[in-house]
Amino acid sequence: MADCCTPRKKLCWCVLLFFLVAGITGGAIGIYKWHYSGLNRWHGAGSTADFQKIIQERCDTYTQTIRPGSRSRNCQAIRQAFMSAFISKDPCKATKEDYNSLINLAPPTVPCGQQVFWSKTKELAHEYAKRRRLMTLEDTLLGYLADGLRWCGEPGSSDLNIWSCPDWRKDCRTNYLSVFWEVLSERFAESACNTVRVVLNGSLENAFDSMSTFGRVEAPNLRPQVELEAWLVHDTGKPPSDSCSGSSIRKLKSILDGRNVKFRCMDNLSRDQFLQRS
Ligand code: JS2
Repeated sequence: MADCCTPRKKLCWCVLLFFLVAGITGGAIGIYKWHYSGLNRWHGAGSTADFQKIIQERCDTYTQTIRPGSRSRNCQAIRQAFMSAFISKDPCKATKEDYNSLINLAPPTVPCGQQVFWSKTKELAHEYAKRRRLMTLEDTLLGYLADGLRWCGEPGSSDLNIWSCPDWRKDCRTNYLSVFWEVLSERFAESACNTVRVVLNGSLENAFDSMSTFGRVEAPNLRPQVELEAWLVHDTGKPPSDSCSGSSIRKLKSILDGRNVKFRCMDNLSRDQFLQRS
């Protein structure tokens, strides 16, 4: 029988084995790169790690400790409705309707006269609301659950995309994060009644920005007969850059006039003056 282990045949087997291993390795790397480069295609940061766990824990804390009056809310149903809104869907084809089931489980309504809106003043507005026992959107259950989190899914997958999510400017406006805050903000504004407040940044050239969430979504959805008090607060130790007589506030007033919403404006307040006076 011919010797199958001649040096020449051994070399052939080694070369064959080398190319086989190289082919398998290259294929695996290619698949890995293809798969994760697909999940990496968006310009925004990926979903928050342990998103579902955080939502469940925040919901339990809110309904049992922060606002026991909302104890009847079903946190498991809320978590499931939140996930169903976006999982396995194209992250650039979000619609307000996707969130209907979730928002109907916990509408962002607060008692009349307690709403606080804000724009470029999040931390100050939250401190103000806390001191005066008023409520920002982030003090409602769904606003509290989602504040600071990121989420998006991918068609054909039941997982969150932790590698990247669409950026509002570089990828698409109809992403699930932006649409969530728009639809929640709209419902929050629509439910406003009596006198409500907005905390604006008097250190900006334009304290009111008609393209902001407050300017584009909330102000235009305030109902007639609501009275809006605008507070322009500037950085401590610096002069204000905008005032109630500035063009940006005149723009806000024109939007409100068009909706028969009454308007009052207070300006030239530092942080401390605002928190002590208001
Ligand atoms: C909270 C987020 C996030 O009146 C306020 C709130 O009711 C809010 O819903 O909308 C208004 C603030 O938005 P605006 O005027 O664009 O000011 P900003 O300082 O540029 O804040 C941008 C964030 C608005 C919505 N939003 N709110 N927590 O994690 C969060 N992520 C987004 N996109």
